[in-house]
Amino acid sequence: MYYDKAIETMKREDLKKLQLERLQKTVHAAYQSPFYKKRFDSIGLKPKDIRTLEDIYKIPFTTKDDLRAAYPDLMLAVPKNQPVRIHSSSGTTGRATVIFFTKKDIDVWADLMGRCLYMAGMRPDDVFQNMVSYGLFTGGLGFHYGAERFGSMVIPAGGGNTAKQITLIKDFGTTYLHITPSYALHIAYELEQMKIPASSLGLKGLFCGAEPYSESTRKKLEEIYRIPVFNSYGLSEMNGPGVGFECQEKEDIHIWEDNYIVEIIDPQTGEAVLPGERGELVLTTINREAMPILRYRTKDLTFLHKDLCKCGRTHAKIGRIIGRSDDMLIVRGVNLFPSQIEAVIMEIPEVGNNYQIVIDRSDEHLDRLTVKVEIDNKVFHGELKDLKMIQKKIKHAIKEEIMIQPEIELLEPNTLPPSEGKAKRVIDLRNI
Ligand code: DLL
Repeated sequence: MYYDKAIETMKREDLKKLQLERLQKTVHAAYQSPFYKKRFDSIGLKPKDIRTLEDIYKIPFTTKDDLRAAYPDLMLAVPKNQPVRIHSSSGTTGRATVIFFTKKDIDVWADLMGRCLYMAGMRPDDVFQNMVSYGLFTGGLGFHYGAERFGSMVIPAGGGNTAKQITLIKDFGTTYLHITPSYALHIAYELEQMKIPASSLGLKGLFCGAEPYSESTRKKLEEIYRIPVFNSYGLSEMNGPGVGFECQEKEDIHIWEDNYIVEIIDPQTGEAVLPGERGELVLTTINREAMPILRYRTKDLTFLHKDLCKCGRTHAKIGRIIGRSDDMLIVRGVNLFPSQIEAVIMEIPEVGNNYQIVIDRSDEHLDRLTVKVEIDNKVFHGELKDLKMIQKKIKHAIKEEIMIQPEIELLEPNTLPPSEGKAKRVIDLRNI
C-alpha cells in the first residue's frame, strides 16, 4: 500500500518535529551560499534565529528573479565540486534558472518520485513509458530515476514522434505513461485516425502534469483511455516532478512535507491566507544539499486542504493548480484564468481535443476574446445548422463562467498546432 509507510503515515506532530529539525539544518546550509548569506546579513537575520516552524516567517521570500540574479551558482551551498548534475527551468523568457544536485539530492529525488508512482498504483512489474522530453527539463530524468528505483522497466521514449510512441506501447506492453495532458489529448486523436481504440492498449494509468489542466480534461482523458489519470505536480526550482502527486483517491495533490514546507499566501500582501483559502503556493526545500531554496514563490495558485486524506497518508494536500498568478488575463477589465475556459469547454461533448485562446483589440480598441475550438468528428456530422448550434452552446457556456462574451471559431480536428510537451494555450496579441 505504501512505498515508505513510516514517513508517509507519520503522525502530524512527528512530521512537524522533523520539519523543524530539517528547516534549521537547511537554513544553516543555505547561509553558506553567497546569495543567502548576503540576504540574511542585510536584515540582520542569523540561522540560529530560526527556533520554531513559525520563525520561517522571518525569512524573506525567494523569487524567480532572485534565482536569475544568482545565476549561475550564487545559491550553491556546497563546494563547487560536489554537485553531480544540473537541471533548468523550461521558461522561455529571461535568463534560465539553474538547479544543482548532489549525489544525495538525486537519490532523495528518485525516492520521492518512487513514492509518487507507487502511491498511484505502479508496481515493479509495470512497464513505464516516459513521454516527455529528457535533458535539462526535469520531467524526463526525474520520472526515469523514480521508476527505475523500484524496478519497473522504463522506456525513455521522450516527447513527440507519436507513431513510434504507439508502437512502443504495443510492442513492450507499456502499462503506465507519463505525458503532458495536452499531448495525451493529441495522441488520442492520432489513435482515432489509426482506428486503434485507446482503451485497447493495455494501459493501466496516466501520470499527467507539468502544465495546468482542468478536472473536465481529466474526465475526458479518463473516458478516452478508460483508465485513471493522476495529477503530478512539481517545478524545477523544487527538483522538478515529485513535489506532489495524487493518491488513488484522486482528490488533489499530496505534497511530501518531510521534504517541503508548504505555505499559501495572498499574492498581493504576502501574508498567509486562512486554511482552505485560495492563494499562491510558497515552498521551502528542507532536504536538499546543493541548493536549498527558502520560501520560494511558485506563482502557482491553489489552496490547502484542511482534512486528512482517506488514503492514510498524513502529508498535506493542495488543490489542482488553477493557473499561475502571472497567467491571469485581464480582458475588458475582467480577471480570468485560461483554466476557467478549459473547464467549461471540455464538458461539451462536441468539443474535440485541442483549443486555443486568442486575445486582440478590435478597431474600436476594445479587447476581443476568441476561443478557437477543434470539434469532435464523431459527434459532428457536417450540417451547417449544427455548427451554429455548437458555436452558440460554447459561447453561452463560457459567458456563464467568465461574464464575457467570446467569439467562437470552430475548427476541424488537428488544425491547431499539436502539443508534444507543454501546450501554448493563450495568444495575447494586445500590445500591453
Ligand atoms: O514542469 C516539472 C514537472 C515535470 C512537473 C513533469 C510534473 C511533471 P517546470 O518546467 O519548472 O517544471 O514548470 C513548473 O509548471 O510552477 C506550474 O506552473 C506548472 N505545473 C507543473 N505541474 C503542474 C500541474 C515542471 N500538475 C511549472 N498542474 C509549475 C498545473 C503544473 N500546473
